[in-house]
Amino acid sequence: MRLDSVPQDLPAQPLTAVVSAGLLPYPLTLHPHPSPAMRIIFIGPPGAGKGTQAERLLEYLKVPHLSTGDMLREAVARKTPEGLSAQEYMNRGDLVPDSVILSLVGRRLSEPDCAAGCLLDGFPRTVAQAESLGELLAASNQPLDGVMELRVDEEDLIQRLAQRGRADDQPDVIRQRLVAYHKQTEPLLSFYRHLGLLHSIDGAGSPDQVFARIQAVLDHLRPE
Ligand code: B4P
Repeated sequence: MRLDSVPQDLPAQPLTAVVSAGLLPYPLTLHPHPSPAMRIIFIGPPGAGKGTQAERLLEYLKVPHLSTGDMLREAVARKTPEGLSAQEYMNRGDLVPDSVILSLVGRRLSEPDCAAGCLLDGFPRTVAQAESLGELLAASNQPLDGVMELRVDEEDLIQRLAQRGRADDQPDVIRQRLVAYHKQTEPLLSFYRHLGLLHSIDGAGSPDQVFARIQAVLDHLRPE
C-alpha cells in the first residue's frame, strides 16, 4: 500500500486504539515492547545509601546488581588474588587500584544477564574507571541511561557509618574514605554532568523518602 492512499481523516488516537478498533486500512500487528534494559549508576560518598537504595531499586528495575564493594568483600573472604591485593587498600579507606576493579567488573558485565541492563553501585569511582566503562558499554552497544548522585551531609554520613560498624567503618578509616571520595570520585560528577546524564538526589531522610526521589527521576528516564 502506498502512503498517499492512507485516509487522511483517521482520528487522533493512540496507535494501539486505532489498530484494535480496526481503523487502519492495512494489516498491522503490534508486539508488546520488551521490558526496557536500563543501565543506572549510583555515585555517592561512603554511607550515602548506595547499597541501601540499590536493594530497593533492584526489585523495581529487575536488573542485576553490580556492587564493587560487595564483589571486593567476597573476593577478600574467598582469599582470591584480587581479594588479597584489595584488602590492604580497603582497610586503609583507600580506593582499590583501577586494574583490580576493571578486571572484576569487565568479567561480570560480559555475563549474559547484563545484556538486560544493570545497576552499578559504587562503580565507577574514578574518571579512569568511568572512561573504561564507557568503552566497555560502547563495544557491546549498551547505552547508559542515568547517573544518580546521592548527596548527604558529612556529619550524617559519619553518624550512619559509626552505627553500622563494618570493619572499614572506624573513624580514621571513614575520614580517609571521605578524602578519597572528594579527591578521586567527585570529579566524576562533572564528567557525567557534561554528558547530560547526572541526576543529583537529596539522600537525607528515611530510606523510603530517598527512594521516592529516585523513583521520580527514573520514571522520567524510563522509555515507554
Ligand atoms: P562500598 O561497599 O561501595 O561502600 P560504601 O560507599 O561505604 O557504602 P554505601 O553508600 O553503599 O552505604 P550503605 O547504603 O551501605 O565500598 C567499600 C570500599 O570498597 C571502599 O572504601 C573502597 O575501598 C572499595 N571499593 C568499592 N568500589 C570501588 C571502586 N569502584 N573502585 C575502587 N575501590 C572501590 O549505607 C551505610 C549505612 O547507612 C548503613 O548502615 C545503612 O543502613 C545506613 N543508611 C543508608 N541509608 C540511610 C538513610 N536514608 N538514613 C539513615 N541511615 C541510612
